[in-house]
Formats: sequence, C-alpha cells, structure tokens
Amino acid sequence: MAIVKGEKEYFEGIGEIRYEGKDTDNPLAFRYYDENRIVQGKTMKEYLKFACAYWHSFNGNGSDPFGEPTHIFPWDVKSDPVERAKDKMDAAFEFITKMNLPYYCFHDVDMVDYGPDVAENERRLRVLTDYALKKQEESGVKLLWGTANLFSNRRYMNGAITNPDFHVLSHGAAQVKAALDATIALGGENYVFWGGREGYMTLLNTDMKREKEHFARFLHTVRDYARKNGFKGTFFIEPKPCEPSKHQYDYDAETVIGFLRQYDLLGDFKLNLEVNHATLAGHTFQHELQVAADTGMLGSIDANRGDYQNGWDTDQFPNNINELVESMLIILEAGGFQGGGINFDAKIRRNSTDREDLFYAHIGGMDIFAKSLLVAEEILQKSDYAKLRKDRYASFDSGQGKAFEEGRLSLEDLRDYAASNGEPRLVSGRQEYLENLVNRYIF
Ligand code: XLS
Ligand code: NI
Ligand code: NI
Repeated sequence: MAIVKGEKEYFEGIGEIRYEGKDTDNPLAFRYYDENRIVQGKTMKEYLKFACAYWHSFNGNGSDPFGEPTHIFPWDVKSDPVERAKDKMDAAFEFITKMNLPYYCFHDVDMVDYGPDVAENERRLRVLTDYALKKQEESGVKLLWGTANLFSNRRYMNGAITNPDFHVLSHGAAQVKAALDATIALGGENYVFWGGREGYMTLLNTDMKREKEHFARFLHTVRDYARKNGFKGTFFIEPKPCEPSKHQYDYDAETVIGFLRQYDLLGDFKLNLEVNHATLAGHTFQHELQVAADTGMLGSIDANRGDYQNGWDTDQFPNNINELVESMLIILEAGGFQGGGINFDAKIRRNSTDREDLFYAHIGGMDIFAKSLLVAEEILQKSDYAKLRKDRYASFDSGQGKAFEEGRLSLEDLRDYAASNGEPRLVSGRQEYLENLVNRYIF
C-alpha cells in the first residue's frame, strides 16, 4: 500500500508494517497476517477487512475520570478547527497506510470538531469529506462505516432519538443526515447506529414504549433517505446493554433482532457486534455471534476485549486466542461477515505513550485474528468438530424425531414414544474433548 503522508511525518522512523512470518523477531512486523494468503477462497485482506477506529486512535487522548490527557498529539495544535482536523487526517492516513489497514471507521465529530451551529458543522464535515476522499483515492484505503456521535454533547443527556424533547431529536437527525451524506460521498460500505444514550436512567420519568417507537420511526426515515440518495450498503445496529445509560434499548443481539423484526426493519439492518459489549451483557462474544449468524444478521464486528476484574467497556486490544478461535469458527461456518469486517474499537492504555504503541496494538490485533482464522479453518477442514455437533442431533434426522421437527407429532404421540422406549441413555456432551481439540490446533 502506498504510504500517504501530509506535509509533516507524524510517525517518523516507522515504515510500512509487512508480513515477515512467525519466526521474525521484528516487533514491527506481522507474524501471521499475510494479506495475500488465500483463506476460504479470498485473500486474508478481503476476508478479515480490518479497519482502524478514528476515535480511539486519533482523538482518544488517554484522559480518564481521574486524570488529564497523557497522549499529547502533535497534530492537535492549530486553533482553526478545520485546519486542525486536516492535520489529524494527515496523521490518520499516514498511520493507516503504514499499518496496511484496508479500512477505517469514523464518527462525524472524530473527523472535525463540531460547534453549536448545524449549518457550520455541515460545512466543516463537507470540507473534511473532500479531504478524505482525496486520501482514499491516493491510498486505496476504504471506509468500512461511518456513524454520528449522538452521545457526547450535553443536549443528548436524556437521549438523542429517544429524547422526550422533539427538538433534541431533530438535532440528532441533523447529525445523522450529515454523517450519512459523508458516508455516501466516501463510498462507505455500511452505516452504524450505536445508541449509548438511547435508553433510560429511571422509569419514573420514562415512557419506554413511546421512546422505542420514536427510534423505530427514525430508522425508517433514515433508511428511506439513504436509499433515495444512492446508499447501497447495510445499516448496522451495535448492541450494548449499558454504559453510559443505565439501561440501553439495544441490549444485546437477541433484543435488537426482536426490535428490528417488530418494526419491520430486518431487510436493511444487520448487527455490528462488539466483544466487550457482549461480556457486559453477561454473554460470551461467541454467543452474540451465534445469535446473529443463526438469523443471517452477522454484519460486522468491533474487535476489542474487556477486563476480567473491571465491569466496564475497557476497550483493550484483543489478545485472547481461545476466544477468537471459537469466534472465527462461528464466523467461518456462517460464511463470513455480511457486508462488514473487523473494526478495532480498541484503545492503547493511558500509560502507553510511545509512538510505536499504536502500531504494536494493531499488529497484535491483526495477527491474533489472522492466526485464529487459520486455526479455525484447519479445525473445520481436518477435525471432526462440526460432525460431532451434528451427530448430537442425529435422533432428529429420521424416524419420530424427524416427524417432530416437521410438526407431525402431537403431545400424545410424544408421550407414547417416551412410555414405550424406556429411559434415555446418558450421552456425554464431551466438552473437555472439544476444548482439547481446539487447543490442539492452536499449539
Ligand atoms: C461504544 C461503542 C462505540 C461505537 C460507535 O461503546 O463501541 O464506539 O462502536 O459509536
Ligand atoms: Ni463499538
Ligand atoms: Ni464499545
């Protein structure tokens, strides 16, 4: 990939990150991510579709509720918001192209700071959209998805689209319109809704039914606008159970699918699943993936990991091989992502302050996904993993079990079968055998 820099080089001394194979001792090289290697009939680059999250990498400055920023960005200097945003975009594309990341994702306010004036914000975003378009053309980097930040501004403290005040809703809508226009202009392949404030803090002041109806009505309105304006991509809803709201409406995959079905939105919307959101909902990531896959709704993922001890979205870079191999098994069996890819919705730690740290983080994330993909493919090709699961259900493949599945048995029939066939034999679930099987291919 051609490295695309601005006037200034922000990550000086670091060149293009290349595949060097698993025995390299170069920490600034890929050991497993070989973008041209063919997996499942596609190159790894096309199969995994890695994306850089603009917000964590170029805006997140390391501050936390207890402390000031620790990441002092050399591109965050000029006083004019548009000029400052262009410098940031120079740095972003330099990083993305040096990293060989084929995609990126953004919120409107990641691209350029917004003020209180709707028309001025639209103008700023258009300038940066033109700037990004040139960079995309020069580099070949593409936009995986765009989105609007409807949670940081104080006007959204009671929700954006689910706010009890229509005036606030209209401001959310204006932001979505501009972000969607930018996504379309940049050839964005998808558009995301993550509703951190779409929920409530207490039912004492909340008409939940009405708020959810507003949200559904709005999604129809957006879909119609986008299709009219040539957007061919998929809309994704990103579930999360809580944080920052106490209760979020898009709790988890199952809840969102039910919502989309209830409001007749299944045709245009799929899911963007995030690892740390799954664990906050009390699920494994694998569970969320399987729920989505079973409904044909596995659109895209936000890759990161949580912390075993902390109960919030710590957004650390992924590094759990077992979790990811099990996840890739589900993704492979589902036939890959429906339109999306793997966005690193992850941030380096507050105390990771070397210029290289952002590179190490992405290299580690890309390598562990690549390795997991290879391991999962091997498990599916060489082991009896898939067959064992299928065989567990063999009693439904013929005879009375099959008749039941086809709806041909009454409750009396079921009773008679039990009465005449005695006590069922105990059949092992073989969990430890399967866990060892996965590890055998990892090692
Ligand atoms: C926050 C979400 C957010 C979305 C995009 O927890 O993960 O970053 O991915 O708005
Ligand atoms: Ni996310
Ligand atoms: Ni998140």
